[in-house]
Amino acid sequence: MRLTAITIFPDYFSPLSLSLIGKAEEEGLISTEIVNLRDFATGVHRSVDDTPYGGGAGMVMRADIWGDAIDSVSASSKAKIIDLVILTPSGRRFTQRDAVALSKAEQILFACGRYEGIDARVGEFYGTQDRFRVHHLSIGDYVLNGGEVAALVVMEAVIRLLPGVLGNPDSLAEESHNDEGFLEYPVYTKPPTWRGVDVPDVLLSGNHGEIARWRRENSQIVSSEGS
Ligand code: 6GU
Repeated sequence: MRLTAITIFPDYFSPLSLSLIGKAEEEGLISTEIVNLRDFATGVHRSVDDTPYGGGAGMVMRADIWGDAIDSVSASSKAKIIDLVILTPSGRRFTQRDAVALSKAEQILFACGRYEGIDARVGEFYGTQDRFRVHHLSIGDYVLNGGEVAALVVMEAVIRLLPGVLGNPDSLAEESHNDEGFLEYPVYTKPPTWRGVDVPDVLLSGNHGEIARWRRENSQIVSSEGS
């Protein structure tokens, strides 16, 4: 899978070299590409935004500059389909279901807006292009300064689902927000008593049936769309 981000703050994506994601790239399971939107800005000040039509506060990112950046990624891509993820607080709430769907993508292109957002024609236009599937996503009901952190959230949720990325694939089947919509049960390790607090006896019993029952009973059920 190829993961591309277009941003005016490429440094936000340095965590991609860390931990399991960094290892996934080293092992060739994914490839990442960070594109600086400002490279597509013309004009002396290389500005990427302008005042909103209709007036109002803040600035809007220009469709022409975004279009050039996206076309450039598209021109150098071998993918048949590009999933264009536009990060915006007005998007649909990102869920584990979206992560699973996106984990089948060939290439995901994250468009990270700043200011009051990206000119709406960008999403509209690429929505009409056969090579693109456009998703407007938000990661929750709060406002961030830009889409970069949200893109990292979506990237991590997707990448860890790819075959070979997790050391132990059983964790995927067992974890929170699996198909049945369970939250994980509480977990314990050594020491068996810590500051006077004991690990539940059943977990030390060796009775696998009882342990499975205890874990089911102590898992909180949530809808896979969140609560
Ligand atoms: Cl995707 N972008 C911004 N700017 N704020 C957000 C968000 C995205 N998701 C939640 N808040």
